[in-house]
Amino acid sequence: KEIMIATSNAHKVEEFKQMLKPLGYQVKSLLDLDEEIDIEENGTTFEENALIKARAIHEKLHIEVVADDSGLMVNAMNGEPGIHSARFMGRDTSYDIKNAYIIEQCAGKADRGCQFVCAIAYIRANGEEQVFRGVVEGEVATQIQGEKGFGYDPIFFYPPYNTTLANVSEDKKNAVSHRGRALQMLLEYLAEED
Ligand code: ITT
Ligand code: NA
Repeated sequence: KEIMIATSNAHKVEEFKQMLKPLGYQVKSLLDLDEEIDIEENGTTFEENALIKARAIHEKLHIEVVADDSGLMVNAMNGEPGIHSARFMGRDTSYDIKNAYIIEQCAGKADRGCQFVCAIAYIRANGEEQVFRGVVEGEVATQIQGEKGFGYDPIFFYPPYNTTLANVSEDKKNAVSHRGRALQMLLEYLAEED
């Protein structure tokens, strides 16, 4: 079974591969296409943006497609960076700088709570659409910690693991992550269907 994930983010691709390969899926992504497809993510929610990405690829290639829109919501920052997580402080700014800034925004705040959110949009070859949302609750760490994962993982302290998601194996992250949970919902939906 081949599945197209409508993303250009190599870290997302890696996580989807890790989760889907054992189930017999061959994962393809926009990184495998010859042409670059520019998608304007102008939605106001994770769900809308996931659908925008999935529809763009479905309309172009007429195949079954999965898209992921995700991000970090920080309570002390009124939910930002949220849907702006990739663009936050500029796409080319390093995550060391972005993560340090978020830690600073939480300094002295009683509520260090944050959530990773992932909306997965799925479109069948016949055009039928579904969207699933996965969430994981954590706290903004007091220091950057860990080298694994990507993006905001080094500041996402996950209490049950007593460390950040950048400090645990891919399998441990996927078992509890927003992306892992949203994908689980999609897989359950697919299993019910056939
Ligand atoms: P595509 O649109 O091509 O999928 P993108 O990176 O632009 O790639 P998003 O618009 O969904 O994707 O932005 C998601 C951002 O949220 C991502 O770039 C990270 O900064 C952050 N993020 C999402 N999931 C994450 C995770 O599991 N760990 C750390 N940071 C994450
Ligand atoms: Na994006």
